Amino acid sequence: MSTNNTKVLPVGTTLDRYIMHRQYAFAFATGELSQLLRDIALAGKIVHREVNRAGLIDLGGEAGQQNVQGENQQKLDVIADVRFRRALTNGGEVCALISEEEEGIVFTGNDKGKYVVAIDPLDGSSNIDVNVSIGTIFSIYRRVTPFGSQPTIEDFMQGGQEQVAAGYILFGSSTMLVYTTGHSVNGFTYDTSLGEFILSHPNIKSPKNGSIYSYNDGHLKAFSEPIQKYLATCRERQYSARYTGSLVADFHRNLLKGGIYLYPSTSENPDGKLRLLYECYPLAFIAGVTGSLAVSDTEAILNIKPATMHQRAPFYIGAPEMVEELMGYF
Ligand code: FBP
Repeated sequence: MSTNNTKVLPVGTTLDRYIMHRQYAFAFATGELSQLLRDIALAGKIVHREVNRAGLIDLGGEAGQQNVQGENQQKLDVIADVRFRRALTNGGEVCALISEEEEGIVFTGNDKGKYVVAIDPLDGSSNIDVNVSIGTIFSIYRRVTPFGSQPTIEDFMQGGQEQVAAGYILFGSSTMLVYTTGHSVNGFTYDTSLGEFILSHPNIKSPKNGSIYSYNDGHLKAFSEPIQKYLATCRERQYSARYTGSLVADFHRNLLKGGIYLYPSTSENPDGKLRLLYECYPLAFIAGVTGSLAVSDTEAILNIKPATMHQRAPFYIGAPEMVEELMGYF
């Protein structure tokens, strides 16, 4: 196995060329992960189009049904779910996936596929109708069940450390794909005039510290004492309170500017709100590569043993010195 090639490609490189270049850095790479990343980018372009014209073609509002979390699905939640499922099924590299919008494992029929994917097709659902940034979060594992056999829950219960790639697509003032295969984190901005994702943020590194904090203040009273004390310190220091209601958007801003996002356990959500397999693990994997930290009340997010597909976890992620200070209160 050749050592990883962390040569940073120039801004302006297309995603395709970047993926190809990275693939050649690994002697035994067979191109399947590369193709899978392209499939995700393709679905991202389609969802970009749907999100952008949602208000014009009546794609806003509720779909009239609930997902496994008991949340009212938005029409765009369902559309994004269908688009990613279709792209990952047609691509042929994925044998199964789990999605925030699906109760059980989705079998793609590609039993020869090497990979499984856990995905939040559209994060920040409460912002869909009000034109505030939303996003997709994904996590990729190499399957552990034999090729050619039907995948099982075992393939998804490997734990965050076993991810081979993770990323998100941010549908904001511009659409960006940010991902890692564990060596560096790179951001690609979607150039609609070319229909291409273009390298715009090479080798993203988190600032050591920051002065932005992101949490839902409406839940403050329900937070534990250590959390309340830490947030009081942030207020005393007049840190900037920035909370969009979209994890992807808050994480992305804080990653670039230096900040911390907190979704603690509350009386309503004693285990927190965010889902371990397709919200916490993938962002924690990215955080680790950029030098930022992701923890729960008691341990690093990537060390939490998964038990169920849609399990939740209290989630704190951000600049290392801010997260370490928060943990000091515990
Ligand atoms: P969805 O994936 O269902 O959107 O839930 C996650 C999320 O919307 C995060 O993006 C966001 O940070 C959080 O929940 C907002 O929750 P709340 O409205 O309780 O602050």
